[in-house]
Amino acid sequence: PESPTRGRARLPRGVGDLLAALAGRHLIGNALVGPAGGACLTVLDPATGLALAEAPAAGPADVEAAVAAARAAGRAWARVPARERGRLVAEGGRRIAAASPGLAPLLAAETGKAIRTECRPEIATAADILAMFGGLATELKGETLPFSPDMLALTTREPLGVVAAILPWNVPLVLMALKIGPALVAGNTVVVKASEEAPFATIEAARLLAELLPPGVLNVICGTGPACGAPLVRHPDVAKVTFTGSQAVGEAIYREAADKLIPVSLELGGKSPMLIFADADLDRAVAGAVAGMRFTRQGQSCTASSRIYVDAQLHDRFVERLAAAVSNLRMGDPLDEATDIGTVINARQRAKILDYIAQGEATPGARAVRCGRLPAAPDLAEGLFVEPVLFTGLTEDSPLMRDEIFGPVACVVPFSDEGAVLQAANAGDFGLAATVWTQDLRRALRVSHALDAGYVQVNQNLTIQPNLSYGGFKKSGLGKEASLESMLEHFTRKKTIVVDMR
Ligand code: TXE
Repeated sequence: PESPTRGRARLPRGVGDLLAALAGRHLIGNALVGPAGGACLTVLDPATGLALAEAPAAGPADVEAAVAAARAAGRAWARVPARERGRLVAEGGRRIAAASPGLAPLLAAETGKAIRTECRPEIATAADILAMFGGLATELKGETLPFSPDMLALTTREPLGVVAAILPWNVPLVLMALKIGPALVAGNTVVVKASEEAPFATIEAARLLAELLPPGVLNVICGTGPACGAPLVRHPDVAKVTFTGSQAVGEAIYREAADKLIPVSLELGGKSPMLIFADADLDRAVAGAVAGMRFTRQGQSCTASSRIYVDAQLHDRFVERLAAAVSNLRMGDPLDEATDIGTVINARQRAKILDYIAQGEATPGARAVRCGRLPAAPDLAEGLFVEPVLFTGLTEDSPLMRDEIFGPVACVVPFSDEGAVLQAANAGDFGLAATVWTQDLRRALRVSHALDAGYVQVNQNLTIQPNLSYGGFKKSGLGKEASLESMLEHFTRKKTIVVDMR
């Protein structure tokens, strides 16, 4: 049998040592401990197919231990002054940023994402998110309400208790920060369920923050969805679930939460449209499509601009320019500084993406424009690389236009009528994000208002901004992340107190 550590040899020495220290352990009550039953899962390096390390395969006993630790820490943590909680969370962000030289290669190795274009920026964004929520501690305010001269009516914001935060593998550190930042600052304690596909950077980043906090305030367990995620959601002491992942699992979590009558926040899939009008700045739109499709992340983004509607006059020029721009990105070893695009996460996801590409190619009238070259290095021969593909000539009923592919596959469609393109853009199950490209301010606003999406950007396609509320409509989810609103609405409960002063 293959050694469980062969992939580690590729990592810089200190990073290999860090991974060895993390192997088989998760974080409960500020201690790195193995799972109760001792069972582990092998995490592979998607760029080489070699085993990196064993991750814990937590079960109900580990869930119990983590929730008990969080519960025990809850009362005291809620009594720590809010500003002090905020200071500690922001300080944790700074520690995570400072640890980037070790965390970034770890994240690159386990996710296959390129270190320069994806992993380092992700760590910086996670730190930024924690800094912002740390600074919002003083905003945990209530109100005094007009009632009568003899009555004092006021409201306060209280923590919910133990929060379960279930993470996927695509941007684990940013998504963890968006969940634990507001949860901890608001006085909750947290059990994170790391993705079993890529848990190590998550556990290490959480450990760096948790060391500043009383034991039990922040815990991370790792295991599969059915064995670890599901019992965590069901646990009677979990007061709130915040989840990012697939629509199917999100719906299952919502049903479980309904039985317990606890609040949930769900950030699920997307099929986000990009609308490029005839008067758009083409250079900016092309750059926006490259960034918006998250080609550097192999399209593994819930907000990926995977349906690109372009005015018919611009269509051919746009496709040509976009293909050239994407072809310029270098696909290769995620650990190499020169690499722009790494791999997808696992063989299952790659098979799913390749299946969609084959379906597209077999569609009458469709054309596939392949952009880029697979790396030739022999040690990457087993790597899970997927060549980016632009499809043209697909119709609205194609599964490629409807389903979240979560790969580097974008469909470009011409349009000539604003009403018709809005109808097409608003069709389908999802409503996460959209972008509009035009120089006409009135059209920009009209179209933005008409789009059925929770996050609309005009003439830009930025990634998550910590202070801007973010969350989808329709099947894309429930609730908002980022922003002060996410902390107040989703991680506190509001109490009204009325005092008779007579
Ligand atoms: O997600 P899962 P997968 C979409 C994307 C992708 C597809 C499948 O389309 O192709 O989902 O990805 C945990 N109770 N997104 O299979 O299964 C699981 O262990 C509790 C979009 O990786 O949803 C992991 O920690 N938890 C997305 C997390 O849920 C459960 C990001 C996500 O896994 C569970 C990722 C259960 N019953 C995938 N079953 C986005 N919105 O960005 C699984 N989990």
